[in-house]
Amino acid sequence: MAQKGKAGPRLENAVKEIIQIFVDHANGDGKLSKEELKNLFDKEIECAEAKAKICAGDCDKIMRLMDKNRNKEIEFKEYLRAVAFIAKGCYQKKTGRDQEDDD
Ligand SMILES: [Ca+2]
Ligand SMILES: [Ca+2]
Repeated sequence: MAQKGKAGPRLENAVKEIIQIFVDHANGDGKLSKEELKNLFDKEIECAEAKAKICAGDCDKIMRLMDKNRNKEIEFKEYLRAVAFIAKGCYQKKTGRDQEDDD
């Protein structure tokens, strides 16, 4: 099981990647506008199922769901919630396990 080699600290790398994606798409102001958010989903998500789930209907709806403080932009904190949501969905798909807790 233990795979040695160039894998590196995977969790750390994954976290850095998540941050980098946000930074890349935020365009320097630390916030995602609706357009930037749409772009992010378009470019960084491939799984059609996840995409359909997220982008089903209009982006306005997603925006409203993600934008907890209602300033019409997605801050990093709000982005993280969405990532957690996506991660949960992927985990369920991978393991077939349904999480009972739903906060
Ligand atoms: Ca921005
Ligand atoms: Ca916000």
